[in-house]
Amino acid sequence: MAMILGNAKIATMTGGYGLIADGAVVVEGERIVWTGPETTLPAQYASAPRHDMGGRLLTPALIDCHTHTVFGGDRAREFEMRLNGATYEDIARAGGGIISTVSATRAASEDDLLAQALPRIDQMIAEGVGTIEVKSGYGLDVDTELRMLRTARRIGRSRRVTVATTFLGAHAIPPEYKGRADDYLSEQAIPALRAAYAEGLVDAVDGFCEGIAFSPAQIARVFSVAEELGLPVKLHAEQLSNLHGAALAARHGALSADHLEWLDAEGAAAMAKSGTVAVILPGAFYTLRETKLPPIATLREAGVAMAVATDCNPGTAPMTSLCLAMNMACTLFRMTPEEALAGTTRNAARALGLTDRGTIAPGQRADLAIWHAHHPAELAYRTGPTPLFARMIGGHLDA
Ligand code: DI6
Ligand code: FE
Repeated sequence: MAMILGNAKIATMTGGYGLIADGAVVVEGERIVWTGPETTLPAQYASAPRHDMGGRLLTPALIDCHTHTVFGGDRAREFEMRLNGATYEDIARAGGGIISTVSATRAASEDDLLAQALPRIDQMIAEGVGTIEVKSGYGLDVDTELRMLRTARRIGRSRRVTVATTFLGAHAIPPEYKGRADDYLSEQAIPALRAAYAEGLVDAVDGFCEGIAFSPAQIARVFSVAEELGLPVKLHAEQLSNLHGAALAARHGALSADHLEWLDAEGAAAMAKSGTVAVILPGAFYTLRETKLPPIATLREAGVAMAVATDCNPGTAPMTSLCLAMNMACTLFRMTPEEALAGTTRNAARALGLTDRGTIAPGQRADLAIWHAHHPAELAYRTGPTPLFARMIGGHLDA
């Protein structure tokens, strides 16, 4: 039943890269049971079938811990408007932006949404991703929020990938509730959350705390329902301004606070105290041509764990490459390649509240990425994906 992956360079990611030269991993069923230098392989595994990795790099399968991969349509036209001078906020206030994706998502059936999402999911998988978080938040009514989450669950049944679902009803105020954000929360978002929870569609609850979206008091209303249901929370915070969303998230013991360009030292300290992961999203920063850098050094000094994700969405991050997000986190934000890889493995698992993945260690799920690479810095080094040799997911080697 055991299987050996031998002759590998292993980045266990158990602390720093946790490199093992000339390493082996032993897998039994869907779990890792042993890893170490191959010369120290325990005798009990000596006769197990062995796959030679040809000296290639093994890492934990990557985890994209912040995506909006299920949506209808695209926003290429808006990209063009921004290049002609409009800002993201101008577009949002004029009824474009998120709202144009809401119309396209409402018009799409569950089958349509799945068909549109799967090519994006396949691009992520082709880059060694084994776990993908998918948010709702482009429905903004009970039916469409539920349809998005059902689609997300279907992705997990359609591909060899774990999908973690996040309810993001508090993403934007739909046009029919303009100026009545609290009514929207009472009449649509909160009922949608309760219905989605009853259907087993929600792993975590998120919100967009921003001048163009929801105030801290409104986010707190959503969080209190999440708490009542026993669901963990996370928050889009300090992306375009500082409303002290990260501190609010930390007070609620959030798994993560995400974006954080405008985070201050107090917010970072609050996150350190609550163990809230900072999810760094350079793709949105890049697409919006932002100039305010997230305070990476402050987060590092405060001891806040940092994750990196694509934010894959049609408005501000039309990207599916997690390796490119790692590259941008290094080049634009001065994270180290080691921090970037920890950010798509160990710390990304933490941002999703998952303790069974993100490192290569006995007891962990056998979710591995095998790369045409020899050193883990290569994953963040290239502008775009690093060629993948194979994935192993739950002990199954992809052809
Ligand atoms: N922040 C973002 O960057 C995305 N959502 C959010 O809360 C943008 C979503 C969109 O523009 O479609
Ligand atoms: Fe986002």
